Amino acid sequence: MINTDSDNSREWAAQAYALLKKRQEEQKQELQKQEEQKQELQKQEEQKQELQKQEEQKQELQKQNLINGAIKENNSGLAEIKSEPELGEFDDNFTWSAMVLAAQGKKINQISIDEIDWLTKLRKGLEETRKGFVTELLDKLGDDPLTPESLDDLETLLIRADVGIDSTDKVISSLRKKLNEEVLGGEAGIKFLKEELKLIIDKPIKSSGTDLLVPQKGKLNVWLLVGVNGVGKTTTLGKLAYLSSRSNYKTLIAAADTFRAAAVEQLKVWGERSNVDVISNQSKNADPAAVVFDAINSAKKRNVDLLLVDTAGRLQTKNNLMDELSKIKKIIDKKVPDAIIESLLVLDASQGQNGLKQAKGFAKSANLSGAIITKLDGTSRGGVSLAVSEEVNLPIRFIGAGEGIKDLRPFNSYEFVEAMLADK
Ligand SMILES: Nc1nc2c(ncn2[C@@H]2O[C@H](COP(=O)(O)OP(=O)(O)O)[C@@H](O)[C@H]2O)c(=O)[nH]1
Ligand SMILES: [Mg+2]
Repeated sequence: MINTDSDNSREWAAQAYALLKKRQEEQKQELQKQEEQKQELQKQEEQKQELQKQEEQKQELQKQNLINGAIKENNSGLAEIKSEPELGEFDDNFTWSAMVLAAQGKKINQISIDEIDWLTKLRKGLEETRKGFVTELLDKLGDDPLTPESLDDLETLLIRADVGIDSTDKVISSLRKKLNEEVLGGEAGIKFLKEELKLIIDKPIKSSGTDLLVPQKGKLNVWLLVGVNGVGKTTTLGKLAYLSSRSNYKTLIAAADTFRAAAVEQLKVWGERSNVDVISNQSKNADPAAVVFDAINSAKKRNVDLLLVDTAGRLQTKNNLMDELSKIKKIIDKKVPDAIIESLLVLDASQGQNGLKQAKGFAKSANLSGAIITKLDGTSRGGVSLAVSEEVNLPIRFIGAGEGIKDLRPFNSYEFVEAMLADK
């Protein structure tokens, strides 16, 4: 467990910080070097342009194209380095994030600013959930041993954090059983609570047989993003495209939400950001299955690893959603029988129990294989993730905590529970 007060922990975090700081300095120097090179290149280019003006029109045009190409390459190299976030202060957030990574066996030189940045975001994002929960719990418990009365308080707090009745019952009865066996101090109580919550979230992940969802190499992987309007499907798909192409999977997007005119434009913006092509059909009322048909053809031609499919979000009570999804799946089955299909339900954490209802409705009709929880930033209902695991039995695959391209990460139950129950 994490003990941010221990000298060792701080020392460890300080070393990690120093290392990252050094790396950032090196990157800055590298950036500067590239900037100088770029300026040099631009200077050369200007000189070349001056020369070209005197050449024949046709030749000039050709050369211009080549030079433009070279600059483009140089710029994209720079953009890659610039996208690494700035190293922040050596503060409580850094120490906490470094400790969470260390507790999972990360070595100092394996830590990236990206990871620290994400954990900081996650911890901040879950602050609201924590406020109405851990803070109060710690106040109530203090250092005293747990009592049956404090369990009643805990029960109320868990329900209030949208953890759901089933998960809450499970946790409380485990704690009660434990209390019958031994005296539990406040800190040990929190530790036990964390373990119980983690067990609940991990259960569907374990029974799926896949700890971390990644595209299988050598096959076409098709991930369908489903869920009601506004939960963040398109945004999540954009972030996934970035994550996937950055991890060197050949990625393609199918814009199969043909009901919202703006949906295709929105996807194209995300596609540009992550340098991933978008297959769409601009004609009015295009058939989503036809878009998927085209996308599969392209995917096969280009040897794509991962095809991300955006779908229209209609309420789970409407039967045509199921029809549409099964039509899409049939096409994939027919054209690529060995494709690996994942149907991922996107859920907005801020909708709390309402989101859970959606999950149950979809799970019945859409043959889901996993869930993605979005908008964990600034909601007090992050606990709904537990309800999804316990009551809908869906493995959570990714979580989103912000609108930026990097604000999505593979789900990690340890990090999630630590962030949800982090000390004040
Ligand atoms: N704060 C926050 N906003 C998000 C997140 N994911 C999506 N959104 C916002 O939610 C709104 C709806 O997202 P969109 O992807 O269009 O939802 P869709 O209708 O399911 O495709 C947009 O304004 C997004 O920027 C998130 O993780 N955090
Ligand atoms: Mg959308």
